[in-house]
Order: sequence, then structure tokens, then C-alpha cells
Amino acid sequence: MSTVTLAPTRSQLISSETEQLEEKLATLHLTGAPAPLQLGKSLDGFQKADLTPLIGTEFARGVQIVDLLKASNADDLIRDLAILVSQRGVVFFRDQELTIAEQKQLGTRLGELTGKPASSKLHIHPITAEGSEGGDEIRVITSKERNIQRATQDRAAPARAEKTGLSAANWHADITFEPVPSDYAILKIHTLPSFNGQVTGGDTLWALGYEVYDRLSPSFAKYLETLEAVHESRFFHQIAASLGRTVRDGERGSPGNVGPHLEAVHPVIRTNPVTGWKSVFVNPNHTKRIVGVTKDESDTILKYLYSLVQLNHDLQVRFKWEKNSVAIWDNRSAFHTATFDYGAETRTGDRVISLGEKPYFDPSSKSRREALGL
Ligand SMILES: O=C(O)CCC(=O)C(=O)O
Ligand SMILES: [Fe+2]
Repeated sequence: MSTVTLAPTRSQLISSETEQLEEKLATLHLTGAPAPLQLGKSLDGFQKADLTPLIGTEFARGVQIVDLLKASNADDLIRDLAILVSQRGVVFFRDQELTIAEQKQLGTRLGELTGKPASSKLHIHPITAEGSEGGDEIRVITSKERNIQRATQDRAAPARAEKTGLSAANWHADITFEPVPSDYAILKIHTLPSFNGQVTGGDTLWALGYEVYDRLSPSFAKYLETLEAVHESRFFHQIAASLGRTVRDGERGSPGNVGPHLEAVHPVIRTNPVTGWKSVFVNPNHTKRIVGVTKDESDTILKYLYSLVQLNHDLQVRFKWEKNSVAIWDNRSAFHTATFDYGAETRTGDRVISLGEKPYFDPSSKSRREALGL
């Protein structure tokens, strides 16, 4: 006799803390003011180039973000910058003089000018030390911490560590374990590794989530639009412990992001409120399970969606950092992965992550290709 495998219920897949939090979130207004925005002309006078047809735009050397922030038409410039980032997935600047305070200001303004909920501020990462240098909202991205993190993750999840040594397993969108995850992230790298006396190594890659959606057949896409997935990153408890800290369980930048359970349920297909376009929204680092199907079905669907991100290099861009390069990406519709090809050398930068809306799927929204008539 064959065994009947049933799909667990939603309640069986998530913690009681997550269920309670969801009830509270339903009473808050966390979707912002969704209305697709048109890219204006304020940035037309600045020299820039698209790095690939689909994803990534780089501003010419000499353009300073701080000048945009201080310009008399700053609202127009920063709003158009946000729209550009949301359309292109990621935007780059070279030789930036941006201070930490200005980086935070930019993080705040990108979302404010594009309709994010008023209660969404800058993210405080669960493993950022209290009273850390640069403030709670700065996450120092450093190869030193990463080495500890990797060892801890391997100990915490030996099964996963055994499963793959492939670099492509590290593709992700940031902090999707939060009920109110990120709209924009800004990373400035100031210390880079070198090899044979030259600065090289530690490139970062991004992939366009809208295009991942556009690679699905219409019927499979329609099916995925009905699904939710559980995202969970309790491995941060072990990492915090190995760094001599505990997880930050107060408000992490939004009344929706509280508690130690580090778990959220999000739609598998998400509408980006700024472009109005649909994107695939699951990732190997944080997504544990699709709701309403068996584990085997969930594993199979997730693996396929990840392969579309990882194996389609025509929807990716690879960026070579220099000292004080800045990348700004939209975490709702782009994935990214760092490259660890530099051994024991130090690579360090500062990252600001701002929080956007609670993810939603709008059935009347369009795919990117559909919206652009492609
Ligand atoms: O170090 C990098 O290039 C990216 C690290 C990362 O995933 C992030 O900053 O969100
Ligand atoms: Fe990241």
C-alpha cells in the first residue's frame, strides 16, 4: 500500500509567534501607496550607461550622490534615482564621497519619495551589536564576520552544508525573514582584496527578478501567483551567539519586524509598487517552504525557480568594485550574490537597508515584458 503524503496546513508550517504577529500586522497599514511611477527627466543630464540590456546601470565617474541629495530639485532627482533602480534592478556609482550619515539619508529618501509606509524606517539587522559604530542601521559587511558566519551556518545546518558547495547557492534577496522586508539597499565598499599586487576579487552579481518571472510559461506563472512561501532565518541566533551577541528582538525598523522568531510568509510572486511589475520572490538563503503543497513539491518548485536565477547569466550583471564604489539595488525584484575568491584578505564596506511595504501580489499588475510591450 502506498503512503499518502499530505501537505501540512499553513499553521503547521509556521510558528505561533508568526501567526500572532500576522494578526497584529493586519491592523497596521503596511502596503504604502502602491501606484506605478513614471521615470522623470531629472537624471537625463547625467552621463550613465546600461551595463547589460536587462539589468544594471552605471553612472559616469564624477557624478556624486551627495550632490543629488543637496540639489535644489533633490526630491525629483532622488525619486527618479529610486525609479531607475527599481526598473534596472541595480545602479552603480564610482569614487563616492558619501558619508555614513548621507548614506542613511539616501536610504530613507528613496522609499519616502516612492510611497513606502510611514512606519518603514531603516532596518536594524538582528545580529548588529547594540551601540555599534556607525549606528544601529549600518551593517558592516566584512569578510572577517563572514568567515565566522560560514562556519556557524555549517555547524547549524550540516545537512545543508553537505548538500552543496556551489557558489550559486548564495544567491539571495536581503532579510526576507522579516514581515516587512527591504525596498532598497545601498552598499559602499571601501576596502578591497588584491591579487598579484592588483586590486581584484570580491565581485558581486545581481539577477533581475522580473525577468525570472518572464521566463515562466503563462500557466505555470498563474499557478505560482496563487502561492505563498515561508521564509525563516533562525540561523542568525547561532551566528549572534558565535559573535558574543544575542539577536535583536525589539523593533527592527518597522512595527512589523519584532521578536526572535525571524520568520515571515510572503507571496511567491510579488508586485513591485514602484514599477508595477511582477517578480519571483523566493531565495535559497531564507525561503524554507511553499505553503499548501507537499515537501517534495515545494523542494522541486523552489529548486526550479532558483535555477532560473542561477543559470540564466543573461539576466545577471557582475560588478567589479573599486574603493568607494556604491551599489544601490531593489531587494523586491533583484537577487544578488557575493564572490568569495580572495582567501584571507580583508574586504569591508557599509550597508544600509531600508524597509518598504509588506509584500503583496496585485492580480492586475503586469510582467515587465508585458508592460514594456516586448
Ligand atoms: O559583499 C557583497 O558584495 C554583498 C553582500 C550582501 O549580500 C549584502 O550586502 O547584502
Ligand atoms: Fe545581501
